[in-house]
Amino acid sequence: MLRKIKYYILCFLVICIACNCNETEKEANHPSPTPTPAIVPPSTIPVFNSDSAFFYIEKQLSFGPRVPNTEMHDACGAWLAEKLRSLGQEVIIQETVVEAYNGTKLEIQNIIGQYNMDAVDRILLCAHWDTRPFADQDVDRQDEPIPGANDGGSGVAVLLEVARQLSIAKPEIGIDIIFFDAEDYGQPLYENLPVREDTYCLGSQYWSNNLHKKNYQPMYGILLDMVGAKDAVFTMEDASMRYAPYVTRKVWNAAARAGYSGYFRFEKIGAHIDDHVYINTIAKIKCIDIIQYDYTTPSTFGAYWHTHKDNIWIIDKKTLKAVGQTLLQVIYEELGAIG
Ligand code: AHN
Ligand code: ZN
Repeated sequence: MLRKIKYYILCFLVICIACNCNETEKEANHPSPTPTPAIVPPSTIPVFNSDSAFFYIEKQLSFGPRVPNTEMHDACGAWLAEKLRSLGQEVIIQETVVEAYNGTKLEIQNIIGQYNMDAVDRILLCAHWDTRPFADQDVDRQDEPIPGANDGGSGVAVLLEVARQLSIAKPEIGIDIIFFDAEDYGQPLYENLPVREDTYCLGSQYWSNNLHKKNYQPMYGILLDMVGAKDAVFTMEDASMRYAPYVTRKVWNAAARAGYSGYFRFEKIGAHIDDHVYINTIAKIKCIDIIQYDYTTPSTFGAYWHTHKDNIWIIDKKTLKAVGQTLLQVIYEELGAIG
């Protein structure tokens, strides 16, 4: 009797294995018509540490506001460059002088970290590291700079943590991390000057016209802007969908697979002049923007936006985690595709 049962179990197992082989064969012979993502076992994707990212925001805040032409700005810039170097990146600092909306000459630095210099297949990840010199959306102290925990600090912090994870796991892909300067020195409306175009994003405009490497052409770029606020949601922003719809969908799909579709909404709403616009139009690199969309405020950013409330208290590690883990998902799925 026992022997008979054993025999049946054995037969059952053999049939199971045979069926499975058949399935894989079927897949290989008839690939599905829609592009399927590279299957990466979740266990091979590094775990993004949001405590670490949160600390990197606190560290930036400890320098004070990072407004160009100030000592605090330069001290933070030196720390960022050193941090990238300590994580094994080749760092280039692109220094220049640009003119602000009011004629002020700004000494700026785009800080560029290169991971795996020799890899041909590369992804550009970027964020702005400067903070706004005024709080023009506040009711108090409008002419004083903001802390910039979310607007500036969060994108940089997430990318530093990604850089740390790359330094540990050492994947075979090229990644360039660019921290753009002078994104947020745009003309405040309270000054009542005639409105000038293109007064934001001065660092990325300069870089787009003066690439750090001749013929630099990554596969695509991902910009992070305001990626740490509590309960933030990220929608498929207009310029991202216009210039790089495939990249936008790729990232939103990766977010869903990583378990973060609550943060990344498949909704085409919101439009911004941000660094990615110049990267697309001048540098001709397909680049999207992951940027908060707030349905409840007229600005569509959080109520903290360009006010003194943009401090560490509005940051939620869960949001940092959703964005950082999504980036790692994108990077590792790419590895499966090119590896
Ligand atoms: C403007 O508000 C003009 N652009 C959105 C880009 C931005 C400002 N990101 C952070 N601060
Ligand atoms: Zn801003």
